[in-house]
Amino acid sequence: MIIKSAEYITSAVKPSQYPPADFPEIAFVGRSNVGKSSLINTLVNRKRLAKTSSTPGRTQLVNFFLINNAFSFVDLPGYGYARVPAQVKKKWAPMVEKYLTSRSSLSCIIFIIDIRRTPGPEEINLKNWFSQLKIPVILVLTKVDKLKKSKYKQQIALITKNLSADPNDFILFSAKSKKGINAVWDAIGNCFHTD
Ligand SMILES: Nc1nc2c(ncn2[C@@H]2O[C@H](COP(=O)(O)OP(=O)(O)OP(=O)(O)O)[C@@H](O)[C@H]2O)c(=O)[nH]1
Ligand SMILES: [Mg+2]
Repeated sequence: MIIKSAEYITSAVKPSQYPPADFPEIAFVGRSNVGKSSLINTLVNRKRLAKTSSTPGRTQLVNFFLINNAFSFVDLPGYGYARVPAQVKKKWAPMVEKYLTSRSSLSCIIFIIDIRRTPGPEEINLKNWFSQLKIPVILVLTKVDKLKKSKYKQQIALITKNLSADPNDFILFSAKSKKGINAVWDAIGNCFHTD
């Protein structure tokens, strides 16, 4: 994909603050600190378009970015970070849930999982919920640079089993080495074509 433009549009907590639903949208969903914002930056080849941090809980709003004046990326807050105060946490789930259930232009969800982590009930519930919403899902295993290649197979087998998925369903990605970037773009392209 040739990126001609990538711009931050706005941040929202509720639908009345969303931009008009004029463009097909791709949402980035995953556990806090998994690398959602980094994946966006890697895809558009910008270091700081979406704000990233080594501290979990960096993204706290629904952030909209317009790419090539043609489609949007939506960076969502992550779930599952224990140290976030209960009050903040309580706001996150409804904010993300509202976006995913109400956004008419939502074309595809990119569900990002750390390859080193074994998916638990949160991931299983989310995956089931996405299939109920009938929105296509792209599964991305990220931070693959942090795992020895010899460990890939074993970990993918575990993730596949826990999520009742097929090993071929997953794209292996690294924001560090940019491995998998073309595969993610291809999946996004397929998603638009099957709308
Ligand atoms: N080694 C490595 N580090 C990564 C990768 N992707 C993200 N990181 C690092 O992981 C940390 C979290 O990345 P973010 O992109 O901010 O994660 P996020 O999912 O947006 O986090 P929240 O907004 O807090 O939910 C940062 O320190 C990144 O540099 C990757 O593929 N490889
Ligand atoms: Mg983020």
